[in-house]
Amino acid sequence: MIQTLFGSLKEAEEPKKRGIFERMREAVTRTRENLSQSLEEIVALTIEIDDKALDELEMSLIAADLGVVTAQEILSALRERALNHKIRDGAELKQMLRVEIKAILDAYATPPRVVEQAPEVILLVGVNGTGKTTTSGKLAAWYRRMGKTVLLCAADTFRAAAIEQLEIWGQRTGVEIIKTKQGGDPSAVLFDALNAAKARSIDVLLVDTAGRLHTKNDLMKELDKMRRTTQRFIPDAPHEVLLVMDATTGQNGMQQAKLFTESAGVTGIVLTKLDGTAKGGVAVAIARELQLPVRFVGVGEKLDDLLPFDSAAFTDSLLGA
Ligand SMILES: Nc1nc2c(ncn2[C@@H]2O[C@H](COP(=O)(O)OP(=O)(O)O)[C@@H](O)[C@H]2O)c(=O)[nH]1
Ligand SMILES: [Mg+2]
Repeated sequence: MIQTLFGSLKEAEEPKKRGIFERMREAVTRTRENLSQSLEEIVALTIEIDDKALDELEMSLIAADLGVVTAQEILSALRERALNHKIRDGAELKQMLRVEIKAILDAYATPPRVVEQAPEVILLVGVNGTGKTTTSGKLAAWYRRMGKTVLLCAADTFRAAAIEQLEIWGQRTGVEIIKTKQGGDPSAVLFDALNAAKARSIDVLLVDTAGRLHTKNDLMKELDKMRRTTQRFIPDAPHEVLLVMDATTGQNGMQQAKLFTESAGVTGIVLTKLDGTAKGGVAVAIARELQLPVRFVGVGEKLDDLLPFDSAAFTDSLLGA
């Protein structure tokens, strides 16, 4: 069962499970190749798993962008096991690594939110260029495939191009968009969108937000205002605040991510551009350091290049099951 899906989407997605696994595997190809190459070397060169082999493993985890602290934490668990039970061979080492990584990814997995009062409101936040608008479009298509009615809200009013870009996604997915002029008040357009969603009995309202305003402080204040606007409308909304992160920036994106999680009430992560990066291990660092579940991964620029995150599929893809 795919645990990180929202609510009733689980059943609908079940038959596609194999497809998801294959696509996940394809997306992390570069990360896996780098990682498994060093894993194979460690295994081939060592008859017994010793300190040197474990040090090398730590380095290769850091190279896959799991982050220094996360790699250290995983290795200290493995060292302890190696000391107590003696890890016999590379296969066993790999199996233990798999268990450790999956445990980190699952530690902050939260059950899907129950939406008591429609519409379900999902805010997409994050730095410019990470893929918020693209993900808004992909999610619109995703929910449409689930048979839900969807509305898009263009709350990135900072750049005219952002509104146009979302309009194109609206056309592609056959989803209507609520917008305002460039420079308009994002909370006002959100208010309009909430009203429209309610009047039309929409199931899911997807809100694309700006990644940059005049200052960082302005942006955080605006996101907070949007959150409060939503709450006034529907007390337990927004149901999800998804922080969109770009996997290719790896560890460098972490600092900014922390700023967003502190100010914007983030509930989950969408990790984009997993396709083609060798830094896919950053998903593990994100889960551990931000203490948030990864909900979706972006694996390309097309409409259906969005996969629900599944920790087992991801871990197996990463380590080459
Ligand atoms: N390869 C790839 N490109 C992506 C993915 N998600 C977004 N992009 C591209 O990243 C760029 C920035 O995306 P955009 O949605 O405009 O980012 P925003 O500024 O956060 O709204 C665009 O060229 C997208 O096509 C992904 O999962 N994979
Ligand atoms: Mg955008």
